[in-house]
Amino acid sequence: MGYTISQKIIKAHLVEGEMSPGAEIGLKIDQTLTQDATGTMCYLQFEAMGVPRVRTERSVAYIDHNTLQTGFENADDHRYIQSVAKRYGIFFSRPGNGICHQVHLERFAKPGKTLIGSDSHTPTAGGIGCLAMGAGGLDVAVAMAGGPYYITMPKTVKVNLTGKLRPFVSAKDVILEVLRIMTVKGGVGKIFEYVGEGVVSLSVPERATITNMGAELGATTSIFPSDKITYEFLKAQGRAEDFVENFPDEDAVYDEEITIDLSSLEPLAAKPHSPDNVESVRNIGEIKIDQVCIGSCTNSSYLDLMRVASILKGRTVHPDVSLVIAPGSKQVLNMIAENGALADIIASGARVIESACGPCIGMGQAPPSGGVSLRTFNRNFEGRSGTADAKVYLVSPETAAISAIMGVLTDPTTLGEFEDIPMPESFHVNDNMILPPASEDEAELVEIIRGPNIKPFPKGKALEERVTSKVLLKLGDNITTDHIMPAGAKILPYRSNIPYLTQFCFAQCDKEFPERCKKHGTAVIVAGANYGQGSSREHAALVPLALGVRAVIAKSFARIHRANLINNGILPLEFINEADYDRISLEDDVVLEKVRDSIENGENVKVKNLTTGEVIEVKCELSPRQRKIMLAGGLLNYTKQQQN
Ligand code: MIC
Ligand code: SF4
Repeated sequence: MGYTISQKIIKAHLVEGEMSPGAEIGLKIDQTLTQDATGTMCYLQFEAMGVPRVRTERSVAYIDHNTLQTGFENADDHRYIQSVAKRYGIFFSRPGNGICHQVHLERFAKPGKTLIGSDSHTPTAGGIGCLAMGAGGLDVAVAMAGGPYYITMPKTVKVNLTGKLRPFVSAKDVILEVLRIMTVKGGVGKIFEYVGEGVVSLSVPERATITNMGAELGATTSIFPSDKITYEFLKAQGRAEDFVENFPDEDAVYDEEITIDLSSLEPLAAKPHSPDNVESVRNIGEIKIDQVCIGSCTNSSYLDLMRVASILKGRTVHPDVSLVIAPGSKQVLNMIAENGALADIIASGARVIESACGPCIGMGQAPPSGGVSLRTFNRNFEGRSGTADAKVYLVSPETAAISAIMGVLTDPTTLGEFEDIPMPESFHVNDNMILPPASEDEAELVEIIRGPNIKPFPKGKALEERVTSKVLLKLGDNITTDHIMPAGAKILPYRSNIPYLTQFCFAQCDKEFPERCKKHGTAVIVAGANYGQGSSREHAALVPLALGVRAVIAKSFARIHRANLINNGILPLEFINEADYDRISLEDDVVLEKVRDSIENGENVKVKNLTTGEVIEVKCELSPRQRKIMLAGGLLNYTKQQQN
């Protein structure tokens, strides 16, 4: 039996387990990346492991999320990360150099390699044929220390691309179509492989737009073959030597298959407040808009911005619209500055901001009250923009640009003239914003600089025989990590200060939750399906841990968040019978009897509801390794135990 693209990479990196779907496998990791919002915590955990130097082929620390620096906090964190990077053998991408995923695609990602990043959109590098996955900070720290990364062996979905995109229809519309078909829950436990004749018409950055937003499917990752187009991109980046070919075998076996005819696609939009709430721009109609944001790791490549510039050229942004543009990297910004496209963008009245995540993570540019914002980003969760009642639509750069001119949502295919923009034969390469680490000899002399914003992180404790607690929160389906631990300009500066963050935990769902936790000491959370979708932020586990959350009982969990809960010693319990969700209410007193024994023996856990007198059984499917982690009260405790 032949192998698929990703199975070939998995096979070459397998250090533990068997490649049968559902089994836990350990993978050797070649590269890691971090960004600043998750990086500080990740490096604190790495330091706690006592390893003198990273053991990966390449590790890069990016500064791209917290670049607003409204106080000393972010600047302190940046300085800490810079010093840690220098000390431990990590490349440091300075603020201003761009968004981690865009820069990593341009300068570091390699086909055939494995990459994990402390950011859920790490699969962007799947566009270049790299097996790239989002992970919690602690998992990235372990990988930097040379440890394997554990995942459940995924199923593989073949996405067969036929035909060719029509003018003004773009890669964003392809992934929105996949989201429409599969939904935000549809990718859990799966890898999406894009194959078929349509693949050759997509450049590497376009492929990266598609694999980037595969994160919104809940997928483990997404990947394209490594072919002639991949080679040309690498060559244009001055990295031809990084190329290796990778195609699926003729007799590769896929678990599922969907076909998308690129020629029949039309411009799409994800309506508020979910990336899978997709409809055609034509059907939604000419709704009035207040803001347009172009950028983010999904859509900020050279090609994206050139297409935007060609639409904006000679036109003026509508008087009622604020158009904000953040180019994805210094390379992109430099190239559009040199060829004049930036001048066209500026002349149209667009507000050009620095190459960083910016509005995508609520770092400024919140829309007006009740405003409609069109964004080329990947997430439109309620409140993420910084304005609680804003309505965010996710669209392609082409739809965003023409709508900014018209003042209403506009289908770009109604524009007449189409300028076909070629991929450059060579990109402007200047890595002067990437600082290499100190040499091994000099590393010990590097001082690690810690600011006052860096506070100790909470540690899990070994699982007790029985857990007595209270249901202090009951939630519905699709709760995102933005609900659990919001981001945005007011909160993000405190990513290295967990005690301070506790007051914002679940702020959007229930402002009183942190107070209740503090009063009661421990808590159990009850939730619906797909709990913890979205970001990889470990803070969505660390902050509840600090508040005393001992278990989450949900209908199902998102992959990265479930791993983060286990890594931090919080029990991810699943209803066996979904109807049991209705038999447990807010404020119910609950006891997990003999929970330690049950976890140790891989048995179901009995939840005794003291308020109703009922007992329900829930499951906690853990690999033998995860069981030990749970019993030890988290991965850090477990690693220490093993070292002893
Ligand atoms: C996001 O898009 O939500 C983030 C901010 O990039 C996160 C990481 C974080 O919360 O720091 C992600 O996607 O993992
Ligand atoms: Fe940054 Fe937004 Fe991409 Fe997250 S999704 S890495 S916040 S640009």
